[in-house]
Amino acid sequence: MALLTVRTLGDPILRTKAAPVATFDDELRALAEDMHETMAAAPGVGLAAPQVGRPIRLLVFDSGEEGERGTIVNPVITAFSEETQEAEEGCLSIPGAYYPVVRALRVHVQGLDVEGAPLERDAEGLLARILQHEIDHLDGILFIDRLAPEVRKEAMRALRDQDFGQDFGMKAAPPNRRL
Ligand code: K1U
Ligand code: ZN
Repeated sequence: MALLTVRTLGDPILRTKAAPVATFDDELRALAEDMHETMAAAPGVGLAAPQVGRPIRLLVFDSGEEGERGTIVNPVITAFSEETQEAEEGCLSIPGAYYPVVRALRVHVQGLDVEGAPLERDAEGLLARILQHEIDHLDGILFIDRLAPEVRKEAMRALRDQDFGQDFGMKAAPPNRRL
């Protein structure tokens, strides 16, 4: 097992749409294990492959609750609840930044495990938030893209005052989402 380097804001891989995984081999399983180790060491509650320099659709999560640790390959959110919840989020790729984000309270996710077998999960609360955050990473979307306009302004200022520079690629939230 190995600790991987987490890419930070300004690295173009964080703005790249990740490619679906087609090969389920020992290399993929080793990467998933290394991502779990890296997430635990950070510490964090989720991690997406692009954050460790691999532009593929793979994520790991561990909310800290029993049964809420795992790996999902090629995840797709197939249902979002109408009900939303606002809560503070952080990102291992934007160290020190914590802002409130509105997300669906519940999601249904379909994907594959590291052997390529289909899996499905219903998630609520923190786990639903983590999965939405990580799947955004796979589409090149960062949580700062989803901030309310006034919070976003404050975040932009704070991030520019840090070492992230001018051009860290703020994006509008994508049109294919209700949130
Ligand atoms: O993807 C990431 O950047 C990891 C990120 C995931 C996440 C956090 C909060 C809401 C949604 C998704 C983190 O894990 S940031 C660190 C963090 O939240 C945390 C760290 C230690 C204990 C508990 C939480
Ligand atoms: Zn993140």
